Amino acid sequence: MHRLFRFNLSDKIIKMKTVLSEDHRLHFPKGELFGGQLVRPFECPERWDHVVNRLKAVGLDDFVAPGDFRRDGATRVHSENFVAFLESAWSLWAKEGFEGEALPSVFPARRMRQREPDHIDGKLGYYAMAIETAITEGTWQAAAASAAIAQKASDLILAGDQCAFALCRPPGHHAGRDLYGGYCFLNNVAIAAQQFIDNGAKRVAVLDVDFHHGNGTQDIFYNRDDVLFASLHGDPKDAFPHFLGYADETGEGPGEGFNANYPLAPGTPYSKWCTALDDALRRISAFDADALMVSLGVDTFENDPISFFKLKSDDYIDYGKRIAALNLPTLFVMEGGYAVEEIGINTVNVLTGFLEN
Ligand code: Q9C
Ligand code: ZN
Repeated sequence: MHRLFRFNLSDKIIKMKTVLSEDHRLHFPKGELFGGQLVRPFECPERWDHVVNRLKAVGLDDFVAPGDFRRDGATRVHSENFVAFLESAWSLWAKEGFEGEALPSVFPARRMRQREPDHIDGKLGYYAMAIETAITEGTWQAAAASAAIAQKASDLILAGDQCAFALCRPPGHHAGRDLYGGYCFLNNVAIAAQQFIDNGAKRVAVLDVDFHHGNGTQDIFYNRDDVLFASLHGDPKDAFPHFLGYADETGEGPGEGFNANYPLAPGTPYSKWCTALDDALRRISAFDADALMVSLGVDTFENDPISFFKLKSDDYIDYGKRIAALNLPTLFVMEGGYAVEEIGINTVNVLTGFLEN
């Protein structure tokens, strides 16, 4: 592949295509384990509708369908056994005659064997990093379609588009090399970043602005120097996923120095969040990436029901502009955001801020 071109967003009127699919509706679990109860999941299909409606309202309605899911792209960042587990989990669960949705119940904790069992109860615990996320009949098809969206959006940029929006659902950034949970199954942004590398990009930066630490993306690229991962998130002392995302996680081996975490305290306002963002953007700029992937979660919003930052709707426009100033081919990948009424405005504000520059 030719070296990805550099451009000045301000030089020309540019368009952004959105890749999306109705297949996300195949994943709609009835229950999420939250506060000791099975509640209606925060990660719900209407999230997608609100984003689509807002895209139409602002004229960002250049919608593109994904192609078929390319499984070989997924196994570049996930283990073969993990992908095979996701594909077969529901049928193994149904075969047991269980009445509810598939949730894990037993885990290979400290000093236990890290070995994949045959029984679905064992497999679920072996591959889960959290237990709120149910697997249902349509989950695999929706997760594969979500990854196919990231793949198609990457195809567009690799073919010359300056930017694209992958409206993925379910999200992906908590899914590690062989871990699912936190509403995530396949790591869409990691699959995209790897696709850029496999098509000639020398360096790719992943900026994760979702409220939660992108533990899965960090896990996948932790020992590599060709993918820089930078994440702003609720301090894991206080916020999910609790067991990764500290500032002293800087990468290992060849990857040392290519992982940057910005854990932030409860109540963080945009002024403080933005200081961390500017530092992350400086790191990305110095990295001299060929392309930028943005894990775009808007659960940083002040009224998000499960998060604790204090961003306001206009702040999303401002940080979209700051991201544009990197002047890099940019792929936005949808992650979280659970204030359902405002998810459309906040998400699309980032995109319009980026395009207005
Ligand atoms: N008390 C994403 O935003 N539960 N996933 C948190 C808080 C899991 C979030 C519980 C949150 C997962 C993609
Ligand atoms: Zn999140």
